[in-house]
Amino acid sequence: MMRETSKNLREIVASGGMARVMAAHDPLSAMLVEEAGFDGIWASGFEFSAAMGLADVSLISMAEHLTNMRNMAARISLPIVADVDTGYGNAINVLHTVEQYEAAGAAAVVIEDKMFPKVTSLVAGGRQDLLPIAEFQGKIEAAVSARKDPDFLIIARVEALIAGRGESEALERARAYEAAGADLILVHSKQKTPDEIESFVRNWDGSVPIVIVPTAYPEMTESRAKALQKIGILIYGNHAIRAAVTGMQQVFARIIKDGGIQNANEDIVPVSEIFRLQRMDQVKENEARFLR
Ligand code: SPV
Ligand code: MG
Repeated sequence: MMRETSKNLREIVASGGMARVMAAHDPLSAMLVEEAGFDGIWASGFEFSAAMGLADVSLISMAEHLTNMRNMAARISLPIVADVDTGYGNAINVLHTVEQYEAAGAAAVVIEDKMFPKVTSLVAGGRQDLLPIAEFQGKIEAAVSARKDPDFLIIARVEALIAGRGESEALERARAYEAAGADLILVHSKQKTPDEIESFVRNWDGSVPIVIVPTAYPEMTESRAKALQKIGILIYGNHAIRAAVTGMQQVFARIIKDGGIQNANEDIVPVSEIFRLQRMDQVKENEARFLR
């Protein structure tokens, strides 16, 4: 049985809708994603690596990422799309990965066709080695066979465009992964305009919907993505960690410059807002009720 969520990604996608999924790196950022009104949480490997002060190059273990995701699931009711990178090993490891993430409350996993250890996709000149197609098909088949709830989504991520292998290989891989049982295909691009992705989507002749992460090509607005009519999920890949870094850099610089916190309050939420997020009202109620 999958964790009950306030929204159902499979339903949104099956009804021809486009789910808007925002990245988070910890339970608090996941809570803010939920309050903002998104349809799901992207448990991003990039964001969590960055939050640990690390590069997104397979340094984070499955246990660390899973614990973080489980902590998010405990604080929010949105569905979580778990970024499990390469699946933490081969098809045998994927069997275990999918079982663990479904049990921990994820609604979907995204598994990418890169070799372990992977290198983050958007970095210029990154090493981008891909698995042979048949081997990755085995990993997707393993993922499909490991899930318990048929509503749990297995998303196969095609990195052929990131690796510079061109559209025809990207389409060939996407078709092979659909044939292996993927519910959706995530196709990633680091081109600065939407052209590469729009061309892929126009030429996509499979029947499963596409997932995109338009970080590098921000002109791909939601309305432009919807107009393509094949996008089932749009992921905002790293805006939580970038917003957090922006906020902290600005406030810390101001405190250093001013020699104190006398002006910083104008730029940050009051402590009462943190109390609200921590549910201190609930703590007070519980104190009145239970403490003797
Ligand atoms: C992530 O957020 O971890 C992703 C998206 O996988 S990207 O960093 O753009 O590859
Ligand atoms: Mg990732």
